[in-house]
Amino acid sequence: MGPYDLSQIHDVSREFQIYGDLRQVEPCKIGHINETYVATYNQGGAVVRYVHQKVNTEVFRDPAGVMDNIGRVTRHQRARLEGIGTTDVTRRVLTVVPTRDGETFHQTAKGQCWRTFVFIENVRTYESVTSPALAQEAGRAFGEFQRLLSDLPGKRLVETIPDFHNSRRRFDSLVGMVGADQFNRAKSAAPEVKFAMSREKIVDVILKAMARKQIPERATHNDTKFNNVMVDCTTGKATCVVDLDTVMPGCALYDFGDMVRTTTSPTLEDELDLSKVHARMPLFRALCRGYLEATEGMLNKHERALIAFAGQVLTFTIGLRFLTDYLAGDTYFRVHRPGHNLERARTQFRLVESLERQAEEMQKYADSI
Ligand code: GN1
Ligand code: MG
Repeated sequence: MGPYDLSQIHDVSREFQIYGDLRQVEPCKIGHINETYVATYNQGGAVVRYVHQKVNTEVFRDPAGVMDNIGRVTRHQRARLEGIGTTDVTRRVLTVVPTRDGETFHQTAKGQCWRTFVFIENVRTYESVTSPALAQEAGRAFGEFQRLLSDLPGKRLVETIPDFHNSRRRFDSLVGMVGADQFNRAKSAAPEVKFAMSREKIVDVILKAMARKQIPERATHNDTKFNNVMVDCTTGKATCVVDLDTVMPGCALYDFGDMVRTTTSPTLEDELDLSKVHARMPLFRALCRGYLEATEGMLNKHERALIAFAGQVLTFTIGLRFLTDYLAGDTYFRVHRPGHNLERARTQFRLVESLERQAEEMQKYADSI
């Protein structure tokens, strides 16, 4: 069964505690990993919508661990929001819809893993950021999310993908893949591989600071791409952050870095016209302000000193991952055309250069807040 097969949703939907009868299904092609569908149901004439999602179990090997994390995190979010008298809680936090057996996900006979969320109405997502106000919202939303996780009760969250942002491991994987060159693609990626090799020194900086305990491990989101922020269509404010599969122990700076990667350039992640790819200072400033205000008092001096650098290292690391996947035959990220992962890598590396050029000015701004 290929991706985005709408017919399977009829069977899937019967497994969950849903109010209404299925009327319509549409694929939601945001994201490179899972398969997402928006389903419309009729409940006595009223329209209700749900999100059904097939978890990519090649990537998430422990779906029960993923769902356990998501359950704990969303319950905590909900309790905290209720505690401060929030009246629109179901728009501010994801609501997991249980299966008929009361489980958080359904496993089919073929081993597919499905889960369901309540659809959040009247929100939209963006693939790139069009105004400083939006960038500020991104910083605020993920900053609030990190802050909320800082007093998550109970044991350490499950590491749903071990070493996810370990930039040294990502770098070494690329080196290994260039050496193996199973698909004979290394030649076509020579300039990108050269760029990657020239930046090796940046991959250990945050890891070393973490090993020295200068930078603490925190529960973080780990996929703070701007299209994971739900923005209210009416107010333009972020209502909720989604894509919680990689919420796990991590580093606050990686979250901030991925926000820089996905909010500062006016382009898409796979922009072909590299002359358009650059980090816009006003957007960085707004993002930084939103994030530092929301996390006020949470970050220590070592974290704060690497705020601008975080954008470079995260963008570089995602570039390494795209490039590695290109050389590996495109097995991890969903691609829509030949060479897509190489193009994505190129765009990331161009953005790294732009971030490098502005690093000093960016850090100066962060220090002024
Ligand atoms: C993947 O699925 P999506 O698009 O939200 C990836 C992120 C990358 C991102 C790059 C689990 O996220 O780490 O930054 O693509 N998620 C996983 O666009 O690998
Ligand atoms: Mg996503």
